[in-house]
Amino acid sequence: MKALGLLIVLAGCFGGGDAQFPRVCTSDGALDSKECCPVPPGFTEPCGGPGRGHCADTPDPTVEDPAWKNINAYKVDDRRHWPTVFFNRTCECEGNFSGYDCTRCVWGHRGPNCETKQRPAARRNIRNISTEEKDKFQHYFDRAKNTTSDFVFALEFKENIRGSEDFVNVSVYDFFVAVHYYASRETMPPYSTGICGDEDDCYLDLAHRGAGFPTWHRAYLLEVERALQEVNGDPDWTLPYWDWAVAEKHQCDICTNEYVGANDKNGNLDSGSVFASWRTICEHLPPFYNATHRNHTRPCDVTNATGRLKRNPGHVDTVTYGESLTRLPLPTEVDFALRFPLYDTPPYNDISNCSFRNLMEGYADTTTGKYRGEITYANGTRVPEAFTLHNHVHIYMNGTMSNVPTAPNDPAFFLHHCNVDRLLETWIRRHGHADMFKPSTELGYDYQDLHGEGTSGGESDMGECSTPRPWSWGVWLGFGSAVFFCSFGILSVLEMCLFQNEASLGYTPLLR
Ligand SMILES: *[C@@H]1O[C@H](CO)[C@@H](O)[C@H](O)[C@H]1NC(C)=O
Ligand SMILES: *[C@@H]1O[C@H](CO)[C@@H](O)[C@H](O)[C@H]1NC(C)=O
Ligand SMILES: *[C@@H]1O[C@H](CO)[C@@H](O)[C@H](O)[C@H]1NC(C)=O
Ligand SMILES: *[C@@H]1O[C@H](CO)[C@@H](O)[C@H](O)[C@H]1NC(C)=O
Ligand SMILES: *[C@@H]1O[C@H](CO)[C@@H](O)[C@H](O)[C@H]1NC(C)=O
Ligand SMILES: *[C@@H]1O[C@H](CO)[C@@H](O)[C@H](O)[C@H]1NC(C)=O
Ligand SMILES: *[C@@H]1O[C@H](CO)[C@@H](O)[C@H](O)[C@H]1NC(C)=O
Ligand SMILES: *[C@@H]1O[C@H](CO)[C@@H](O)[C@H](O)[C@H]1NC(C)=O
Ligand SMILES: *[C@@H]1O[C@H](CO)[C@@H](O)[C@H](O)[C@H]1NC(C)=O
Ligand SMILES: *[C@@H]1O[C@H](CO)[C@@H](O)[C@H](O)[C@H]1NC(C)=O
Ligand SMILES: [Cu+2]
Repeated sequence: MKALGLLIVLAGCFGGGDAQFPRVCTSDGALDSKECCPVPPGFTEPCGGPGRGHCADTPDPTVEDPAWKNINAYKVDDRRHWPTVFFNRTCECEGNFSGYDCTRCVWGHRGPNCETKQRPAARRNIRNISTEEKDKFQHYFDRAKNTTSDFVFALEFKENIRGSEDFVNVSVYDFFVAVHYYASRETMPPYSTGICGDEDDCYLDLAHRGAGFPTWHRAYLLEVERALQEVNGDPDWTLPYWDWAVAEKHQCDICTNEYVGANDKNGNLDSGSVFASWRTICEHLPPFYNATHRNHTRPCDVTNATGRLKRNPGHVDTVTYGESLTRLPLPTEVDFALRFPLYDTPPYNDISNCSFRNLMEGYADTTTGKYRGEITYANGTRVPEAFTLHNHVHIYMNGTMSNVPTAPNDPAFFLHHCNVDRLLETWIRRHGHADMFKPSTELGYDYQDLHGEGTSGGESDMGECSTPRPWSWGVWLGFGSAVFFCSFGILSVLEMCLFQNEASLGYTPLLR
């Protein structure tokens, strides 16, 4: 069951696009037979043959989440029976091999037979890398933006796919933008049973507002990092991180042409930035099929650019968001979140209280530890909804980064999320949760430094969540239910099974 669960989660993550598949598997023949078992270059058998991989039936995991039982759209969502809605035979890799054709190694492994465990490569603070490394950062991303990916994207949902002609090329970079978009925003099936327009009926986010948020993005970054290494022929390159909690004057200190680009007062990037010429994708709401059938939508057309990058750090609307969003989160807020020993708490979404995950993701107040929605008092005083840490940074950037589903269009996204992952790693090591999550060193990477390394003290204040007694058993309840749900395949909680030690990440047939 656990393996099945992982399949769902990982497939939901990376296979889960509007059908993004290896180009070799989108020929009419492969689509008809529902078989994606390529013969790798230089081999004679599908999936490489004995010792490397073989073609095997792919079980239909049928993802069910009680939270979605009333969401009609999900009943016909391609992701529900992923990937068997497209392919029911895929490569099952052996040993430490992985990838859709078993030519890659599972994360953290190297060598011709993937037999060697790799020495963890340090992800470095972008503010502390050489000029040459900064240049690499820009040009590596730029090359990914204009190199065609081995994966193609569908322009239609499964229901309407006629054949290979419905799949289009996409750049290595935009592939990842679209994957993130589909996982989080593109939710309308071809025949929704409800009218889209009511947000709740359309919003089926597999990557945010839930227990899977930190680990989904961890896996995502690993894939992005690998793709950048491959496209630039530099297997030792690592993603840098942006430690926004210690940014100069608590403002965007990477918003210069040396890093992600300077901007003017209208939020347009400076022409001296490498990224000024970039075009975004998927920024428009999915179009309805036509004016009368508003419950029909089309997937994002990845070939149709939607605009340029926008960024205007700190220039947020303070009435909507509050004054604190005009600067970056403070180190004390990070310290606060890292104290919470519970990974997540029921109901495992944006209203979870006293949850490390929800604090880190940013729906919980960093003084109380609790979810805080917008409040309007009788006297008219309005307290904005809490957007903290991860969410805070997205909104603060005021532009492409501020709409989470399409935020990866901005390369700053990866520097931001790399730091979020660094904070996850800090938490895993601090609270001794390596039994629950694979530490990054097992996945082949490490961080130059973790948050607050070498410091201690002040560990006791957990705001309103401090009340010690209920949570002493709550800890066990939290983990106990995680294990329970992992075993019984309930998705929203199950996503946190990702990176559990006993679970292999080499399972997703279509990508790794
Ligand atoms: C896989 O799909 C093909 C094509 O629809 C079908 O003929 C076959 O029975 C399916 N196999 C399994 C194991 O479901
Ligand atoms: C897989 O990697 C491990 C090291 O993590 C190694 O001990 C093992 O022998 C490898 N397996 C194969 C089949 O190469
Ligand atoms: C930053 O880089 C310098 C020089 O490369 C190095 O001496 C220093 O230790 C680095 N700082 C950290 C925190 O690693
Ligand atoms: C898509 O990319 C592949 C590989 O670069 C290329 O062979 C193919 O012609 C491209 N297809 C289109 C429609 O551009
Ligand atoms: C889609 O919308 C049309 C027009 O509003 C309606 O007649 C039809 O029943 C809807 N289809 C579904 C599956 O809900
Ligand atoms: C809209 O699409 C539906 C379903 O394909 C079709 O029946 C209807 O005639 C279309 N309406 C218009 C105005 O094109
Ligand atoms: C590109 O997207 C815009 C806005 O959604 C749309 O109006 C236009 O028709 C699209 N162009 C193509 C070629 O699909
Ligand atoms: C979270 O805490 C608030 C304030 O104490 C409480 O009103 C709310 O019911 C709690 N929510 C959950 C899901 O426990
Ligand atoms: C409005 O009411 C809230 C809650 O009672 C209080 O905290 C706030 O200070 C009041 N604001 C004004 C302007 O009176
Ligand atoms: C950016 O800031 C402007 C003005 O401060 C505000 O109106 C707008 O909503 C903000 N945009 C985003 C995407 O946050
Ligand atoms: Cu995200």
